[in-house]
Amino acid sequence: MPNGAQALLQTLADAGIDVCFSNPGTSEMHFVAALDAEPRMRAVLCLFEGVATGAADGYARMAGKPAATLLHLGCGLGNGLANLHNARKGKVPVVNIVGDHATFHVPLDAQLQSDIETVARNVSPGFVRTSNRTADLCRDAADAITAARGLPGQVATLILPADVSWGDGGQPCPPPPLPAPAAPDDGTVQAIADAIRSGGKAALLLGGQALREPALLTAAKIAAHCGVNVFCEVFPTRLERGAGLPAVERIAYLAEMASLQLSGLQHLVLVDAKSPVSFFAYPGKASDLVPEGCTVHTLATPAQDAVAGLEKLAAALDATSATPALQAAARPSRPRGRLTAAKVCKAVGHLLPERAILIDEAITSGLMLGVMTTGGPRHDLLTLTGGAIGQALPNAVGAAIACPDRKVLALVGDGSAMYTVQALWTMARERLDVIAVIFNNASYSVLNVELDRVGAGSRGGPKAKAQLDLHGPVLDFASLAHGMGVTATRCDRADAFCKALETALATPGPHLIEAVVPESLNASKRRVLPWLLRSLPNLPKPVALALKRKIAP
Ligand SMILES: Cc1ncc(C[n+]2csc(CCOP(=O)(O)OP(=O)(O)O)c2C)c(N)n1
Ligand SMILES: [Mg+2]
Repeated sequence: MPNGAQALLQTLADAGIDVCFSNPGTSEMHFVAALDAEPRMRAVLCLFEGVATGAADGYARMAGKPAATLLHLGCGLGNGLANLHNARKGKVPVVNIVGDHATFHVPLDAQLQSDIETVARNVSPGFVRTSNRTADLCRDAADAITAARGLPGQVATLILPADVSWGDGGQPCPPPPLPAPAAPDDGTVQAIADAIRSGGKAALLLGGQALREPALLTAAKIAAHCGVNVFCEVFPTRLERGAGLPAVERIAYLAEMASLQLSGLQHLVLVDAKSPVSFFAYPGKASDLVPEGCTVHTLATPAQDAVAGLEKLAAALDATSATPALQAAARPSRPRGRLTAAKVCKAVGHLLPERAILIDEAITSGLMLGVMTTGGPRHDLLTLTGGAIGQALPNAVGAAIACPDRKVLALVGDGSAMYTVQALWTMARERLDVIAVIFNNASYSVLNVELDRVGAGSRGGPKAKAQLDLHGPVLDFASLAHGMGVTATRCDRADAFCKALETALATPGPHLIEAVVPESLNASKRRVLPWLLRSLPNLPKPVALALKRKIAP
């Protein structure tokens, strides 16, 4: 009979969970030892727990099924929390396995003893379970798998005491088949169809599962037939875009711009999306972005079948045979001259390969990424769903393992990259086809914008500014990458960047391209930005929208 760990690995593999992103410790040694007895499980060592959790997130976004993590006790889980938070906000399934001390060791309050369940609950509100008996372990694991991959997907945390892992008598247990998600009921669909037909200005807001091709096409038919706008949530988990697909307008990060996009709406229809709120609160500004007088309708909750909901709505509106507007193919030209963040985005648009996976954590340097890639070949876009930075490099590890036949491009700010830079080592070790583009602007640039926007700018002196500045020493990402076995180049000219990107695209394995760029929102732009944002509501809408397109297209 297998021990607990062996039976657990068999249960995972039987359920199709065949990748484990691990950072183990002593309490996980039997799990580690059992890996060799389960040939179906790929184990990927990550040198920081935030890399393991972010990799599990990126993997599930692209594979459409969860990976497992293996983390060490409460401290390891804590280190991995930020990227589990991003997974939770993105409704991404993760089977989060956290080793614990043996059950009899817990009361002794040894050095690494801590309250794991409390740490886990924040990112795993729907499922936290400590498995207390080897005989129950696989049933607990099956429950965790079921919870993780339900609709909506979630982080399910299974806490695995060492003695439960090493104990004899493990009994593999298959999780039950997933029930099909329910479509929204006819009454809801009809009421929304009536609201859209009533003539008031209406929009669909798509999120979660509704950002993949089938949902996008159906939403675009409704738009073509009824004249509704189609918006995409501000930070999509996975958005399919590019030539041949309907283009959707993302809600802007800056609340003033989001309000402008939504202004004048009488009906906002949520499809697996939250009603829009501002990312942060600002003194004297509204946090709820739904315009006054606008009714919010829910076509599909995250627990419902959004595609079926859209199809029912299209049928109720007689839109099923409408012709959806599709994005035409168009690429920007090759950039020249001194490198800027916008030129990096342009180069990416110019050279983007077919079926690339684009991961955007470029923060201020990525302002032009959307517009430069809209008409590029079809690709998937993964974004910072929970706002906790340090996601892109780990996500790239997971996405590359999920889709070994596709190129992964992670575009990352220098500040963000440093949170989980260890991901580079795993990329080298696993020989992953990842191109990491790091925007070295030597700044937490966005926080300079925020310092002014929250009204603290005038109070901050040199000590405040130093908290947002990454000069002295300026980071050398090419050297960091070399130190972790990743080929790297550093460039400050557009030509050199394009060549580096071409070489990286043509050569398998991981590459890092460090783009030395000025801040996109430099001091003079930052000075006018608050004034511009304040003036948006007072300008004629077409002028305001044109201005928005210029700043954040
Ligand atoms: C886990 C976490 N810690 C801190 C922050 C606050 N934060 C938001 S953006 C940012 C700096 C981003 O810098 P960088 O990646 O260089 O992008 P830039 O602003 O320069 O474009 C920080 C520290 C956060 N969002 N998440
Ligand atoms: Mg920066």
